[in-house]
Amino acid sequence: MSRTIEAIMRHMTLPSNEFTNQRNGTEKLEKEIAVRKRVCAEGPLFSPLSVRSVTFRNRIGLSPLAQASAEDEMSNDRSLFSPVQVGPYELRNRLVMAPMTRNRAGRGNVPQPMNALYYAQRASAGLIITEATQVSPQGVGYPNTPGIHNTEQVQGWRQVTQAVRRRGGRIFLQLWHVGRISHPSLQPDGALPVAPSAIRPEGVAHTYEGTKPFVTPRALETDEILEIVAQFRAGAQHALEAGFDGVELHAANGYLIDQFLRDGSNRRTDVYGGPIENRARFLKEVVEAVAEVWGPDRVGVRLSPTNPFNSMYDSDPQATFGYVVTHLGRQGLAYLHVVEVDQSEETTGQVINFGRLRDAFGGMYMANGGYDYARANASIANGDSDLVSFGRLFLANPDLPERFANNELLNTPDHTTFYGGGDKGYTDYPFLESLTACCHG
Ligand code: 8OZ
Repeated sequence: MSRTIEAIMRHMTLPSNEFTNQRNGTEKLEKEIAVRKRVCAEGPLFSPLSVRSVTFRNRIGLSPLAQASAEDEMSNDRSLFSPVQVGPYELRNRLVMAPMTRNRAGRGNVPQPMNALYYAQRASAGLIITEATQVSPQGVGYPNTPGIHNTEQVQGWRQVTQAVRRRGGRIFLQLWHVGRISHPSLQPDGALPVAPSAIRPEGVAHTYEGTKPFVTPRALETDEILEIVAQFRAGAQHALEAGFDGVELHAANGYLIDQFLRDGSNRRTDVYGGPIENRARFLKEVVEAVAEVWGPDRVGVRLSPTNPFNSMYDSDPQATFGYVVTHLGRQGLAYLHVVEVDQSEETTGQVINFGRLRDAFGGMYMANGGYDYARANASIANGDSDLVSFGRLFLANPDLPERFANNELLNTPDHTTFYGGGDKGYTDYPFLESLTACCHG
């Protein structure tokens, strides 16, 4: 496992001064954004140029060039480019930008203009889900990840939501607490990270001083858990103030909520441990709290039933997550977002039936994990999913919908710039030449 995390995170071990220096380009980017604001002030990313296909093009956000091929996809009612109702929103296509940690928040974990430009460049997605965003200082597990627990962060995020909205996009904030995937050097007062149980994950934490072995976390007291529920509620409230369209709960990939759900990391003997009814209690309480702020139909939940990333294991993922999604399905949520792959070289070998999870949930099902255009389109057309989220492809192709619709070549993601740094490998991936008239970086 540690080898895997190393492989995934090997580019995060930048010296701390590099994390600090990345703010130097802020002024330049502010100017850049100001220019683009003027260019794009008139509306969505691709404005319709002819009358014939105005409605369709507006829905999917495509240029006339993309029109013919995208319309072909419309022969079937359901395609990657057909609009879809998610909660109160009609999304113009079903391509979702997946949440991706990029470690480029500014000082104090405040989103900066560079981040606004990055998200605005990708506004032709039907929906953007932001990178994971901590709900409290205790929820931090990596350098330079953004937060949503103070006024400066709310103001920083407001620049992002405004920039995305100006281009006709929709954006949900992903709410996050890392639990044990942290290190005292990232925690307030050098405290131990917290978790459902005092079980040390294998591998290393990524800190401002480089990698350090994970420590054994402190098991949360029962009454502390409600305080963390309150942190999620406050984060949801802040997200509303920052102008988001909704929120997604990060209950996947081995972070705090997932640590409660799976029995490999939860050995509690109180009402938050033992049978799945108890292990799911924390998630249920967080969903309820956040839905009180947003209404359930603007809340999504992300799960990763078999992903062993971050030392995760469950003895019966089909039963565990069957229970979880059945409960979530009764809440009237915006969508369920499922990581269907193992992001680790070491797999548990567990195979589960995602179709059964989708059916048990019964609402909008967003699939994630290694999808390309053909597979995603087929998945939507045959009803296996309602939306598909793309990570690395969106990272490297700000105009991914346009490229898919035109059957264009895709830019290749540059692994060396995934985590941390400045605009290189962040806002400088090229757009298609046909889109140079407007709005790209
Ligand atoms: C990669 C590096 C750091 C964090 C996740 C939030 O896996 C993450 C993450 C991914 O969901």
